[in-house]
Amino acid sequence: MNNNRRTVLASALAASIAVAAPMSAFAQKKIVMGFSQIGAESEWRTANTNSMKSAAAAAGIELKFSDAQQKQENQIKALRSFIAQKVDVIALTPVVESGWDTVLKEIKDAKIPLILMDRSVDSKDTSLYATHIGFDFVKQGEMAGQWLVERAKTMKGDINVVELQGTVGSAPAIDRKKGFEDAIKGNSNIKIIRSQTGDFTRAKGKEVMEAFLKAEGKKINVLYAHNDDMAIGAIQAIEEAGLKPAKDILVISVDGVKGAFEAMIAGKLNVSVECSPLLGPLVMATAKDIVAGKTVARRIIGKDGVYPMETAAKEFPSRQY
Ligand code: GZL
Repeated sequence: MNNNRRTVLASALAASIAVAAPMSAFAQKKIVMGFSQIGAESEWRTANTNSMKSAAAAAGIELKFSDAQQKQENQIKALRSFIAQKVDVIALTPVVESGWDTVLKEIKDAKIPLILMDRSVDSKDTSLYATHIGFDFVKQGEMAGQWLVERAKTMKGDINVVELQGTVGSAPAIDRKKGFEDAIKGNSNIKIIRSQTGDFTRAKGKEVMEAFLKAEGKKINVLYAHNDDMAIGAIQAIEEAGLKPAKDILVISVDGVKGAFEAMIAGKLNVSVECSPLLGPLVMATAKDIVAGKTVARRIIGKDGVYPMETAAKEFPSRQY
């Protein structure tokens, strides 16, 4: 396997919790990390922020945290501020894939190592970042689609799907759409009849689902939401329209947050594809390795799983986020 592109499958993200390096006789300089976070748009994002903050504290890393309120320009401002403060390492979760080359070049020119966490960028120059720690969003979309293909074997006639996409231009939205479409393309009776962004939020997910129901009504057989928060918002809209979520309209989503397990236990959500936000320990351990001059894997992919409603009650007590 090509060493540069070696992909390390982190079998359990938590297992990579950094072990505090023994302090040398002289206090080692505290690593300072600048972290540009997207915002607080979803339960997943909040859990991700908490994971980064607690892992930084546990690793003895000083975290300079910036919440961009989901605006790319705020992330770029924060990155330039980290350069000016001469931090030791930068972590970035890019809200969208494009428009980063200029500022990532400034970071490279400042000789500050960059870790992409969760989402990635579409920069052709992969030397602009040391590693990307996150998930295979295409695979998550495929897993969602495969669940429906399996379920379709028990259904008759056309299966009309409405899709709530994540943030326009973001890696998870682009890839989860692609993966789902790849998975269903062999089933000509499964059709995506409406697809629109709900921006990964509950409020927007509800609003767009209301519009879908107004336009298509009882023609809708399935909702595929790119995250649990939009699915939970849409479930409210389905109920307010007098329909039964997970029965009249099957509900498929991604993330595996607590709210999704509660909805599955209540019989309102059929399945959630896991995407753990608990990336903090792995990011901090990787940051320490980079600052210590060690070579790190260019791509570190977390493990994901599929949680159908039938297993939700059993799994819920052990859920970590
Ligand atoms: C996926 C992450 C997405 C989640 C959403 O790793 O970037 O952003 O699926 C979150 O819940 O808002």
